Amino acid sequence: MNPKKAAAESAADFVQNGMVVGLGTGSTAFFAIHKIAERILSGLKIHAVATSVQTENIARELNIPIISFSDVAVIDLAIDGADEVDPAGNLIKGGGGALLREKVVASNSRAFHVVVDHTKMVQSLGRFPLPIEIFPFAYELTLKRISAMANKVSIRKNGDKFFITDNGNLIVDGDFYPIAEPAALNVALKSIPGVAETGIFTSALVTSVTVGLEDGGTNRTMYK
Ligand code: A5P
Repeated sequence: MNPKKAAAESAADFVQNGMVVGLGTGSTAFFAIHKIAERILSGLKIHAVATSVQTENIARELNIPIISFSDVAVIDLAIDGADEVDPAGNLIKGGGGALLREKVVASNSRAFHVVVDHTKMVQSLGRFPLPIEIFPFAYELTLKRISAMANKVSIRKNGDKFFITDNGNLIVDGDFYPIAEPAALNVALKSIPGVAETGIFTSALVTSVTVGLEDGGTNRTMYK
């Protein structure tokens, strides 16, 4: 079995009747969304919130009941992918550009379950350029401030235009390798006016990481 699918389907077992579930974004979360939809067809009753417009559209097509954030008392759990995971359970996320909504959902969920294939496991974060969501206003100045802290930065493009997030913002992809202290880098970047969010998800947010292996098996580390 595809390692992403193996990890995602295994974590979909955390979902139980009556839960409000945060649905992640990306090619790994996609498999979890499909598994949850299958379980709904077999009688599972849940409500869900989405971490991106793309995920909301997929969920609606699969008849997963999506509710508005104003109707949510608590998100019981969220399942989402990641671009890199270090041995302590810190993550880089945002390869798909959904990091801000993903972090809002993860940090407001009782449990946050991460699903990745084995290629995402690293010793030090940062080979994957760190996505940073910034406001369009005076973005050149914000970029300059970020650039002073990084090895290299670029604004993400979609063809010859800037990539625009679901929130109407831009994404800076920054090379900070090796990221020795993810939590400190997150705080330092977030202290720059104009930065909306960073793709560093510290291990404090993470409940579990399920890794899909080449042979179709999975390994799970519980952090809480
Ligand atoms: C979306 O913005 C991201 O945070 C994804 O969760 C992350 O990029 C992992 O994506 P894949 O599961 O597609 O590799």
